[in-house]
Amino acid sequence: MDTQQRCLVVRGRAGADAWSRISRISRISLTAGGSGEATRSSRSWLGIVCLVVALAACSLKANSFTPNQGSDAGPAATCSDMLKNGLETDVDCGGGCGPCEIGQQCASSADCVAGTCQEMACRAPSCSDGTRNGDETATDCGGSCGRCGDGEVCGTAADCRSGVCANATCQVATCSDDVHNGAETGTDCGGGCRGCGLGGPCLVDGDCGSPGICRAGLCSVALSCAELKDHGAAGGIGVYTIAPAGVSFDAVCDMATDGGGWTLLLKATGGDAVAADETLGYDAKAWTDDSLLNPLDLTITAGNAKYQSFMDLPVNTLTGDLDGFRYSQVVAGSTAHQVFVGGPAYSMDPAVFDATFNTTSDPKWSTQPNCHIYGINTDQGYGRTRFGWSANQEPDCATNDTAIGLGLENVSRPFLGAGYQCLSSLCSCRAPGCVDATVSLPGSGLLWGR
Ligand SMILES: [Ca+2]
Ligand SMILES: [Ca+2]
Ligand SMILES: [Ca+2]
Ligand SMILES: [Ca+2]
Repeated sequence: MDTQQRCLVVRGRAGADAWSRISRISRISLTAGGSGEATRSSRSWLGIVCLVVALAACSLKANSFTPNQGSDAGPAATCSDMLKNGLETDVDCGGGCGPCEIGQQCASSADCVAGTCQEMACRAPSCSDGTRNGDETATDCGGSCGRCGDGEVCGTAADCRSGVCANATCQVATCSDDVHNGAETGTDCGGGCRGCGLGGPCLVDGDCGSPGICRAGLCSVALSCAELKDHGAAGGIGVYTIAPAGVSFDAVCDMATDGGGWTLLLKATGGDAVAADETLGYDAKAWTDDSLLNPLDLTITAGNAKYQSFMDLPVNTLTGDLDGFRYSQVVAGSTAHQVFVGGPAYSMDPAVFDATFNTTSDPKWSTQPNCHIYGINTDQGYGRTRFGWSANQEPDCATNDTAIGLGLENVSRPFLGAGYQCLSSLCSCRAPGCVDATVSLPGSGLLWGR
């Protein structure tokens, strides 16, 4: 029993005793007559005085007792008293107690079970809160956040932008790490590494190894010299790999003349004045069959060759080149094979013929004045041509003789590749400096397509 309790007891008992003693003293005083009575009365008054003094003491003691008014003086704060007290930032958490849940108040991130303390409240972890939290391996990256940069802490390859995690550190992408990373378009290729192979992913032609170009995001063999030209091929005559119909082969390209992008389809020669070369004369099967002729002769020197491009490459324009004299015809997306199998396709419009043939360049042949026919498979006898023109000295188309260009026939001469002939009267050479001749020397020619 402490002082306070004792005083309360004393006060209770003393109060009761006092009243009984006072009433007894009063009764004694009213009836007292002898000395014995007087003595008892004196002792009683002394007792009352003592009681009053004792009560006064107790009252002083009781008034100095102060009930619990707050934490500083109440029971010690605990982390489980359901009160926010002590150093806690929220009820029973933070400030040395356990961490607070998301949404509870905090003073620093250390007060929070997860995430960060922002604006005095615990926030859920995020990939942009400037703090490494959640499953991040470094600040705001790794885990379920975005990938970490080179040099940042990682747990697995997937934590790293480079896709390479070694020694718990994201590694710099290299061209030999067997991972598609950095600027690479494929694994260790493209983007400054070696060129990607055919079928590999690309963004630009430079991502592809030879002979690939980048078409629709994949390294592919060019369809034609024209496509190579479109992709930046420069220079003059060169050999390139193309695949017009899915099968790759090497072809001669002219990247310079008339805008470039020409694919060599065939070349022919007429031999010389002594011995005509009939290899690609008008009736040679090579003009219409599926065979190739000297396909590995990838040069433009005089000779006879029929290339895979003749069979496979659709072109919009055929151009003949007879010793440097060029002439063209639109053929609307056909292969040369289709064109020559397709039969005669020519114009008898004088404007077409003359626009092509009247030239100040130097064709080394003469032509006749009538029945000017220009185009494919001219079929007027006596002289025919695969791609060129024919003419007649008579004012009709019954006995044409002239027949110039890339596969000739004339009744009075052997079949002949490449070009020229006149073989009758009225042969006239139109170009300045050209000498009229009844029979022009056989030339050599190239058949280009674009
Ligand atoms: Ca508490
Ligand atoms: Ca974060
Ligand atoms: Ca790599
Ligand atoms: Ca004639």
